[in-house]
Amino acid sequence: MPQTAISCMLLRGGTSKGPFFRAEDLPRDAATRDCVLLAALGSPHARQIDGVGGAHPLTSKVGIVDRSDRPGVDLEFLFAQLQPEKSTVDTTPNCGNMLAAVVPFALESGLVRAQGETSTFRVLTLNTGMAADITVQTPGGHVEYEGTARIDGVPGTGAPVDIAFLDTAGSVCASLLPTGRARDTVTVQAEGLASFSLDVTCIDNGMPLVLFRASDMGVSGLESAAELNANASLKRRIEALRLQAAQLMGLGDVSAKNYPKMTLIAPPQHGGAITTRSFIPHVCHDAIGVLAAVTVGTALRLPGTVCEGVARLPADADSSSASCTLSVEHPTGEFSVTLQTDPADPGVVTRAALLRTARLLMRGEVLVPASVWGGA
Ligand code: NQM
Repeated sequence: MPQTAISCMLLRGGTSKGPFFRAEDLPRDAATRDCVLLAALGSPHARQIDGVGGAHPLTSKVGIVDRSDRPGVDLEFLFAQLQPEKSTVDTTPNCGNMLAAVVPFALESGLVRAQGETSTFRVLTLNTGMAADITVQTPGGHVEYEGTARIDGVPGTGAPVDIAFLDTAGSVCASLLPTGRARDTVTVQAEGLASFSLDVTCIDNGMPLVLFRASDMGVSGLESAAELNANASLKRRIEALRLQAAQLMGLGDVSAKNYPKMTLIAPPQHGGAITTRSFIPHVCHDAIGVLAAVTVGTALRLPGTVCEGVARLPADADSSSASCTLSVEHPTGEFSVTLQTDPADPGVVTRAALLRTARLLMRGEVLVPASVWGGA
């Protein structure tokens, strides 16, 4: 039987990469769609040798894009997180990096048309119902990929993709502070581990995170991602903390979920506001996720979080200012987010703006065995 060929483009969005599909080219039924995505990426297998996945969570991602009929919305984006060694397809969390490639993909595949020198579209991320206005460069009606914008974690420079998130509080969790507090003390008890207690901030402004001081876990928070990934005892303790904190956050059993992301914090080293090491959740990110950075920035502006006494805030981040830019340091540089807040309540972020770049890497067809799906 011939394999099934599915129209597909491979794009880098920010510091992530993956195949993008038009929704109409994939099976309508979610269970069959998930089997197709697993076969396309080659999961489960550590090297994803029988698929196009990149053998890392940041390159085991899929974008599914469609035009929208909803008033005020141009495009709908469904993000799917796969894992090299698992047969899970998780469509519950967001991904702000893959989001950066949605408009370039939609323009390249004819879902929308360029508007002029720049084109702005409102994209609804279906995973959590989050809206963002995304602006890309489109001189002469074509997506421009070359430019001078630089983001840490990606070599070289590219054309800017400007993202403005509009409503991120409580994406997967019920609210921004899902435990009802800016800080909780958790005593972690798990089989085979000596019990330990530490302060955490559980917060979700686009991505559920558990923030805690690196020093409370016996590390500095300045280690490289590779060093932290090699620290098996640290990873066991972080996972035990994650499973327990998720219950407090109302997320239930997250053993098969990719959140909450576990974020170690330490004082800034390079003029930023804070240093982070982000486990996503079992591998330390080489940088930090987009919405993870937005969520860290939000925690920095809230009184009473574990960031107090660790962070160094810029002058414009005091609670009276309506907008401030916060630099979140990570293993390969920094991530700046500009947060606009409600003047009546600095904890309410009304708009989060940030810069990404994206690039179309390949277009064609991805092939899956006909036994997985026979095609439309
Ligand atoms: O937080 C990694 C990434 C992400 C997600 C992850 C992301 C975000 O860097 O918005 O972008 O947390 O798995 O792509």
